[in-house]
Amino acid sequence: MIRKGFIMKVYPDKHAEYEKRHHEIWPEMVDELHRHGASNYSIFLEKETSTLFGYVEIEDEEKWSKMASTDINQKWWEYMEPVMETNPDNSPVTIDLTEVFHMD
Ligand code: RM4
Repeated sequence: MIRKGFIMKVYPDKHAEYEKRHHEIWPEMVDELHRHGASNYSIFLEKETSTLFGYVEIEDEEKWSKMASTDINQKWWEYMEPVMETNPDNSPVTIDLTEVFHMD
């Protein structure tokens, strides 16, 4: 199992909408995440700077890398584009973090 930490940005006036959409996340999106080896996925919001901190556990990088191009993920990114900082292909602007401490 691999732990992944990353940062994204939500637009300052879209905090509530971002949270609402994740409370109502499409079951097909959750299924696809699971199929691509993801579990124990959390996203935290730092309200002052609209920074999102994501944490997800994946089975392996190769399987996970195929998630982005799935139909459901592409639709999800298109749906999320108005509420968060995105690249021209609708993927969220993401900064990958390096784990510097872990304790079980
Ligand atoms: C986020 C973003 C991520 C996705 C999660 C479920 O807002 O779109 O890429 O993995 O939702």
